[in-house]
Amino acid sequence: MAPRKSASVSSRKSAAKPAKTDFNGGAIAEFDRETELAAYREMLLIRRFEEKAGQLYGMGFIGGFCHLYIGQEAVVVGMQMAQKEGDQVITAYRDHGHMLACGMNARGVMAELTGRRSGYSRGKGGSMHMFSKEKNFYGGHGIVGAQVSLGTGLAFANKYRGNDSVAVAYFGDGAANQGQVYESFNMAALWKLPIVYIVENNRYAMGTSTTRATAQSNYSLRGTSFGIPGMQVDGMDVRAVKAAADEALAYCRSGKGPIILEMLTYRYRGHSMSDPAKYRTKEEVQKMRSEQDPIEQVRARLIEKGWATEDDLKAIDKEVRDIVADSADFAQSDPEPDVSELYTDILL
Ligand SMILES: Cc1ncc(C[n+]2csc(CCOP(=O)(O)OP(=O)(O)O)c2C)c(N)n1
Ligand SMILES: [Mg+2]
Repeated sequence: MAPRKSASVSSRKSAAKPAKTDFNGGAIAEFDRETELAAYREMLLIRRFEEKAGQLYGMGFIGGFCHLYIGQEAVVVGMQMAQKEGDQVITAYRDHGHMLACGMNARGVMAELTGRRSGYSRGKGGSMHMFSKEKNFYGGHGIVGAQVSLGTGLAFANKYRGNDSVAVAYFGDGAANQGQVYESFNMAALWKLPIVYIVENNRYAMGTSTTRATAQSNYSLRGTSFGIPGMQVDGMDVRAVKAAADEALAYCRSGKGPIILEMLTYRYRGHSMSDPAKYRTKEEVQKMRSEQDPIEQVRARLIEKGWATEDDLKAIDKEVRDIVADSADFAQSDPEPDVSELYTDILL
């Protein structure tokens, strides 16, 4: 099927038009049945995992901070579908979805949330600080913007080693206003480092709307002065994300340097579990949920095309719920780290 332009994400007014590039940003390549089903399953796994994490937090099993990714699932799933073995991923604290998309197992992530010894950081990192060398996931970072410069270092390592891996660094609209982001852009452009910078524009940084806090709200233009191209992408449509990711990764792999993808997305929950989200209306959230939900979009296409029945989708839901329930049971029964672990793996 011929590519068509993605539906624009409603009520976004950018101060400027995206830079003219040779990219096809926003053009959608339709998925075949298998790909739609895979995207559906992956996004659903993240959604159900996050709902369970929210419940466990409410019950007091998870301490500290916990930032849920619900609403943004299409971004990591579409990106991951385009990545290849060896590409590295790094992100901020809203990271559970990124880890599951990377193939890290639900038990290990949930057990880390509850601070147990089988967690990815042996129960000592918590929600914001998990890593998996095996899956090329480099965290999980609580300092806003820090992962952008670290991710640029990963890209530098790829270039230095002469491999063809690409680093994928995710950060938020709020982080995009941080100084180290631009120091990183400068170096990445200067040395033509293979990195995709992904701005997950979910419209809010804690309680502050982008419209109140940012002078240039078209984040795909943020690399213009360094000659870094960018695309704005409908981050609620997994097909648009996958199509943009294919282009961006090919650009980086061919040695042309960094690229920016601005994902227009939305978080349904508050910034963290302690945020009642009074800075926006319930109607605003409800409108996004009912009109642009990333999982519902795939579900509707699967049904409409006759590629899945309600029963098929129920079976996927059950499979996903079982994985999540198992991870939650595990995360409550696994022992806490031994006291002797108090000072191991800790930088003093
Ligand atoms: C250097 C630094 N400054 C401030 C904070 C506090 N803080 C945590 S999250 C956040 C907002 C970031 O928003 P955004 O980048 O849009 O990401 P989102 O939470 O929307 O995913 C702030 C200011 C921090 N963790 N680190
Ligand atoms: Mg944000």
